[in-house]
Amino acid sequence: MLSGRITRLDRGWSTVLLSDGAIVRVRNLGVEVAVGDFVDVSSDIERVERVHERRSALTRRSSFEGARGTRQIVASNIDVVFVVHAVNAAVNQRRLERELVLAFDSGATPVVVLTKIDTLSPEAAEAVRESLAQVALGVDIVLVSSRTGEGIDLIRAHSPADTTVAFIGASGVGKSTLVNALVGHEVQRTAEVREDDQRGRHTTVAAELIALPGGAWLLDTPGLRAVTLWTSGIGIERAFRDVFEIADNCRFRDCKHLDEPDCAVLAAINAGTLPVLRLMAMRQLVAEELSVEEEQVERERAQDRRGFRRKKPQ
Ligand SMILES: Nc1nc2c(ncn2[C@@H]2O[C@H](COP(=O)(O)OP(=O)(O)O)[C@@H](O)[C@H]2O)c(=O)[nH]1
Ligand SMILES: [Mg+2]
Ligand SMILES: [Zn+2]
Repeated sequence: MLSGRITRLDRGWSTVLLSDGAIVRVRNLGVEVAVGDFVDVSSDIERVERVHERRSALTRRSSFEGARGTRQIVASNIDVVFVVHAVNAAVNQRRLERELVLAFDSGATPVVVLTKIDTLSPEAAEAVRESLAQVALGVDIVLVSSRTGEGIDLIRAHSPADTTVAFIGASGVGKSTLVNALVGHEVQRTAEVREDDQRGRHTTVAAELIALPGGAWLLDTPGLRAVTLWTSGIGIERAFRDVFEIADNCRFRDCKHLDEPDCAVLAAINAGTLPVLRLMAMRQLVAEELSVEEEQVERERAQDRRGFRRKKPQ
């Protein structure tokens, strides 16, 4: 039995790095596969035979016609998701919260990375870290500069040998520059590269699972950058653990923190210990999650009506 890991997907084909170091391209028809999957390949090296159980998976809502509202696996077996923001006083906290929910949801450990610290004084950078610690509760926050190299060792410390890491974050925050600094040469184009310098760059097909010098793997697949990733209750609970902890003290177990008597969450907002924007952001994510679930239920009903799904025997 040949086993390996999927490093790239192209319509019906998987590129698999076999455990002996060989790279093969095999068919993946009939199996749901994602970049990062550990798989068995048929002995004739024709197709993916089996996908090993995933220890984590980043998923998103499928945008394929006819499959809307279904879960699509974007990347799997990621240990650490680096959530990247450029350090400045105006870090988008709501975006950060959403990214943390997604990372927690996947089963990976999120680590917040504040880049470009060379643009601020150490004190100002530290102040940004402290303000974000209120949003990224219990999550490590590392300060780095790809320009001076400061803090890159902290990223390495979070990416020990055999782990798989991924970087998410808005365009322009410095992800590619950081990846290039980690790899030691240019594997990703940065905003610095002008259009007319790019000719011929796409002649070789890049892997989406890249070996880092320390023995870790960097997973970078296009779907990772999509914003319509899937959220679920677990991620929300972990990213908003402060709100959930306070809510333990509400009088009613099913308190919606709207106007119920003895609501500990509303009391915390009145007392100024919980920012109201944080509660609103959480509500927004919960509402999105519910609408996705409704969409899925609706889709299953429609399939039932069309007779696509056989009724379970009672
Ligand atoms: N001053 C400074 N600029 C940086 C740093 N990292 C990236 N940049 C710049 O930020 C811009 C966007 O970087 P890029 O890596 O392409 O961002 P990406 O879109 O997140 O991949 C480029 O002009 C980089 O040179 C840093 O640590 N310090
Ligand atoms: Mg980039
Ligand atoms: Zn309440």
